[in-house]
Amino acid sequence: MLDKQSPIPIYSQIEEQLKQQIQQGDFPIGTAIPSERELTERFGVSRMTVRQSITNLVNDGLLYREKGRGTFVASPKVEQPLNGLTSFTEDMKARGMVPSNKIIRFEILVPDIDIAADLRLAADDQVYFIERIRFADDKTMAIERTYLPVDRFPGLQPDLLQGSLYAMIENNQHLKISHATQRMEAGLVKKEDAELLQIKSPAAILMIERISYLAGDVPFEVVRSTYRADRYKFTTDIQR
Ligand code: 16G
Repeated sequence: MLDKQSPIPIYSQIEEQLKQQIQQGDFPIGTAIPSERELTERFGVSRMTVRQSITNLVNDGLLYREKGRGTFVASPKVEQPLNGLTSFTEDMKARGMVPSNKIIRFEILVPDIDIAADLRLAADDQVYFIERIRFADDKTMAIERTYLPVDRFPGLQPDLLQGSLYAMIENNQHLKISHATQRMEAGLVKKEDAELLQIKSPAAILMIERISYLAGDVPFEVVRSTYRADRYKFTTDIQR
């Protein structure tokens, strides 16, 4: 099963074989893979080598470890194209998942100067500040901190945001969402966000900031999102 003459390191070969077995469904999602001792015997290699392969698969998000219990097969990441301007609700539904939200803050405040500038607000203009945890099939996916100008959406109530913000804007307010600019950065989860996402720190996250515009180039939202890096990968089409 292993090619000891190959220039490919043994731990990479084991990794590849385990990966294939996961993809074929030999080890279904959520089940434990064989123990290090079993794998050591099966492959006839040292425990160190097996551990290296498993650590790489854990770091790639294919497996996760649970202290004292073993190593398990992770759910595949959601693959999210970065090309279209879609909502979280649309994205999850398109994958056959059920989206849900938990609003943990809904306040009216005067934003800092960066957000005011992005939304082209005057010095004292107010925004709604909405903090939502977003779930797919009841699993935490992201935290979104959204700033919406009060002037543009007067009388907004939290119950209108139980579902999709974009559906509310397009169907209730009859406004046309047109385009957005987005920035993405990698980072480590903050303690409070780890609690909200129910993940253990340290954990990798993707931070995305989006400024979205209505037709006529009118900015209507600034969103700072924290996405679980173990649940997401982003894809783009590129041309030359
Ligand atoms: C996405 C957007 C977010 C937008 C939300 C609306 C990113 C990084 N963010 O999560 O800016 O506010 O969708 O979703 O894609 P909703 O209509 O389901 O509330």
